This record gives sequence, C-alpha cells and structure tokens, in this order.
Amino acid sequence: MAFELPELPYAKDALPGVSAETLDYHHGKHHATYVKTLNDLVAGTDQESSSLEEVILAADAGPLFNNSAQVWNHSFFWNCMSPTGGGAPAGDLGEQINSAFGSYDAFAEEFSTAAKTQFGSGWAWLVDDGGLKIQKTANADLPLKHGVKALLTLDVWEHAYYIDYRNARPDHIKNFLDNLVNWDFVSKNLAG
Ligand code: MN3
Repeated sequence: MAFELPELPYAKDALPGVSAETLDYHHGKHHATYVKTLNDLVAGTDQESSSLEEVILAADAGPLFNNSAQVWNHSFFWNCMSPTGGGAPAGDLGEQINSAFGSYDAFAEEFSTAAKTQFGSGWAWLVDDGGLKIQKTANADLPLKHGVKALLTLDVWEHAYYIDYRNARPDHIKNFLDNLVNWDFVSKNLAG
C-alpha cells in the first residue's frame, strides 16, 4: 500500500499568519513531493508494506530516510497547528509546562531560541524524553529516530515561511507560538 498525502486538518485560508499560498506550496508541493519520492523509493521493495515509522527506523542516512522522515514530520506538523491555537496551554498541560520550564514564557523563550538557532533547515520540538524538553534537529531528522517521543514541532525550513515572512524566521516562530499551537494535539501526544 502506497504512502499517502494526508488532507490538511483545516481550510487552507484558516490559519492566522499562514497564507493559502504558503500551504499550497508547503503541503501541495513540498510535502506531496516527499510522499511521491518515498513511494518511488520503496516501490518493488520489502518496505512497500512497512509502516512509515518502520521505514524511518530502518533507514540509513540518505534519500529513503530523508523522504520518509519528511513525510512523518509534515503530517505531524499540520496537526500541531489550529486556527484557534497559540498562547499558554490551560489545565494539566499548562501545569506540566510550568513545572518543566518555570513558566510558559520561559518555555516560549527556549523553544524560540531553538527554532531561531537551528542553522539552516530543520525543526524545533517539544519532546517527552523522561520529562518535557526542547530539542532541535537538522534537515529531516526527528526525535523518533533517537527513541524520543515528539509532542510538538515547528518547521523552520525556509519553505515554511519565505512567502509570508521572507527572511524573518523570528516572525514565523512568534506567529506559531502566539496564534497556532494546537495544545489539544500536544496533550494527546503526551498521553499516548
Ligand atoms: Mn516543510
């Protein structure tokens, strides 16, 4: 069974600070190309019937890892955003953020710094690695490959923000934290 491009979980014009044009390219072209390339790479091999996670965990560095990981990263990333998201989480998750980082503002500062200082293409993450932690990865790399559970991610590849923010990655990061983070999805990942 071929890997598939998931539908976006919201309308293309629904996210504050993310244009429909960005999602046309980012989901409709970049993510779609990773899916197509992955399917081409596994066609006729044993991995055609593997799960996406199995392909990622078994892959050595190279095109199979890069494309499978980018399929996973983007499918996860779309769910990390909501048209009514952003700001500090309420309830139990809010308390866990406060306990791990001191405050929501301290969490946001550390997450922003990771996202800003990832040199070149990559991702910033909130993970559960025996406690809530911030990580950053280069290119297609992801916590799953290192035995760590991802809770939240932000794409900091230029293709994620160049149409809307040009070179201003910090504005892309601020918009994500203030207006987009889907904390319900994070809570679900933490419980899962
Ligand atoms: Mn991307």
